[in-house]
Amino acid sequence: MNELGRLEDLPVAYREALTQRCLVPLWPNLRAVLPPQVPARKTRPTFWAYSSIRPLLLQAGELTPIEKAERRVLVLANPGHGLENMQASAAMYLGMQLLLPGEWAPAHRHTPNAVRLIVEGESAYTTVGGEKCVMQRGDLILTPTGQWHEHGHDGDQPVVWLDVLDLPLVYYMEASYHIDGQRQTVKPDRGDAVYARGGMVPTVNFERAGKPYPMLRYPWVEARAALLALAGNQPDLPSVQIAYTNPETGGDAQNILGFYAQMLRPGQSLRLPARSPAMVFHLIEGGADVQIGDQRFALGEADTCCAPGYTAVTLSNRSADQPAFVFIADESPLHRKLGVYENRG
Ligand code: 1HN
Repeated sequence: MNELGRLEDLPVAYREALTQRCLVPLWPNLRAVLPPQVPARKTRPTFWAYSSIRPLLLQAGELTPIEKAERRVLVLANPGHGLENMQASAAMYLGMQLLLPGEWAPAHRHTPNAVRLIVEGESAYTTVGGEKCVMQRGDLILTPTGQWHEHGHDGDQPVVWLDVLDLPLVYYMEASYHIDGQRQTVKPDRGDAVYARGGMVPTVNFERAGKPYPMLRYPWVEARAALLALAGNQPDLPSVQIAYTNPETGGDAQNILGFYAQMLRPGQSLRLPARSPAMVFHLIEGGADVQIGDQRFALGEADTCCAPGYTAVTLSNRSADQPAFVFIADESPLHRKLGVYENRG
């Protein structure tokens, strides 16, 4: 490969003439934007222990009333992207949100898509597009682009959840904004009830494929049961993983980020191939080691880590007699839609 000319090789007067006209020579920058074989990635393998987040989040509950925060969140920021940019990866944002008993996080809607994965606590709920979605540990609740959402809490203990948004991408596109709204009226129909049994839906007072996001709450009890059934029925299945999908189309639950639940059998070590999208791992139950390149993180319950794209990841269940359950978020719907998805094995 040719050595390309450097900026310093050009006469100062020529460089200044370019700058004055808002012009830039490509060749000194070409290798930086198109590196050979593998992309440059700012995303670093990064680990966030829940035990280190939780006390600081509870302290935020004392320091900042909900009215002063709107959403009381500590952002899990990847140092490779600069902490102030609030990115876990190129396209993913992660935050741990605290809602205290009796608090109310008012209605708004925005262009970025969000999901919440419930980490701790009972009796909180989020109302999304008029559907009241109760929060139980491990549940996945969608807040797709443009849908009104607000959070409330009727219980007596703090509730914490993990927010995953495509905010970095939508912000980069200069398409990120929000609108404040009124408290929503709750409607009786709920996707998690309507679609509770796969393959069977109501026929009266119900229109199939009428909504782009027919199901907003994916209960963990159902996901866990599905994984255990899959593992039991197919003892040789190499990877016991389910994708969270749109029950009408069978496609991804949301447009930009993908969401999955992975079961690791007792003692199982599973190599995930090097693929172009970055990934996030959040441990729901059990304990697992996550090897990302030359870095190894020991995830206990509620711990989170992220891996850059184009990197193989090995997940290892630390228990020889109990399964481990991991929530995964990734950028693969985005990569597939843009035609840049790669699996390098
Ligand atoms: C948001 O609307 C929520 O509604 C949480 O709970 C985190 C991070 C960035 C932008 C909007 C929420 C968010 C957010």
